[in-house]
Amino acid sequence: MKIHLLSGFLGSGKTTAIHQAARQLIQAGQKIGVITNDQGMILVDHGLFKNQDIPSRQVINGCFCCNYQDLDNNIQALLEEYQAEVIFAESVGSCTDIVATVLKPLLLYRPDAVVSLSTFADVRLLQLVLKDAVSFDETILYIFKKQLEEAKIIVVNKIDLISAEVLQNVQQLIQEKYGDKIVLYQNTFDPESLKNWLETIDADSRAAKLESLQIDYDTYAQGEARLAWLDQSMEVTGENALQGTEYLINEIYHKTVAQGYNIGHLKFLIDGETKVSFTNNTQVEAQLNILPKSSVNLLLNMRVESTPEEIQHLIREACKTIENQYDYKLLLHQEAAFQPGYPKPVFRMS
Ligand SMILES: Nc1nc2c(ncn2[C@@H]2O[C@H](COP(=O)(O)OP(=O)(O)O)[C@@H](O)[C@H]2O)c(=O)[nH]1
Ligand SMILES: [Mg+2]
Repeated sequence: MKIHLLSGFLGSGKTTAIHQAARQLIQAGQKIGVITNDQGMILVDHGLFKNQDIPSRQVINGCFCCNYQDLDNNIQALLEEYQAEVIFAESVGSCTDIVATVLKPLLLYRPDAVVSLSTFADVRLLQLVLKDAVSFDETILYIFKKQLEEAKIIVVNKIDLISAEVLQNVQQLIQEKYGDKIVLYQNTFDPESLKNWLETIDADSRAAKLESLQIDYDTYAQGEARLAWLDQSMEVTGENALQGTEYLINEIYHKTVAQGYNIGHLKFLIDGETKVSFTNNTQVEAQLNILPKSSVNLLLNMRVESTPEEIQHLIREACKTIENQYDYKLLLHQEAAFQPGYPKPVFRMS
């Protein structure tokens, strides 16, 4: 059995890579399983895999390291229910110290598994971080950098979104800082690029030699606590409800930017099947395929640098704006707003 762990900051492209890989491998006849992970409970990513019949499980309410038994139970379930040969496990984007708290315990307690770890980074955010030109709080950047430090394989992702010149500049900066690592410059939507990543993690036999991080848990916890989480399921009703949904999504995005809340990941799932994502560098509005519908279920997962109260207020204001401006009704269903707690890993192996 192979277990591929993916770490990396919010919005760096982990779920997309797993999704693309799963489709490719299932087509090639492989038995795969996916484990997603989040601090919240009502989650866009799990909904997406479920909707596409990709065998998947989720570890909710906290990271893998603080819920190790849950992770292990889910691995077992994927083995028993689907005879999974390859399992992709995506750790929540605010989490780090995976080698000491997840990878080493897996190598110890699942000796039959070959485990890899790759860390994803959005090339645009990475470039800003390497140039000290990003506005996230330094404790959040501490997490971002620790994620890169601990992996041997770094996937510099979304290279299709930058020019050849910018890419060259990033390559130079990475070479200076992470010259000892395997660095893949990837466009996850390009099958060749994806295949290259899959071959790299497949052949990776270095995971057992990875060293645990030197990390200050107080700074790590402060970084996590500066991010606010909001999960909200809602319903948009009215004539052409998808149009109303599009207005609402873009209103929430614009309000978030206007308030100056740095976006980790702002994602929406529309009627369980269409995902819309805004990350730190998104500059374009969402454009939905407007089919005639009178009701749309919308799930929102918001992870931004703010407080739970502030983003709850923001969502309510955005809903009011849309209701006042157009002829739609918005019904708010399940909601959770919080900050991640202090990370308390079950195992920490040095
Ligand atoms: N253009 C481009 N977009 C990407 C790529 N990989 C991921 N994305 C987009 O980045 C956003 C966040 O991706 P997601 O996989 O949800 O990030 P995660 O939070 O790390 O799981 C989504 O809108 C993806 O479509 C890529 O290689 N190129
Ligand atoms: Mg994800």
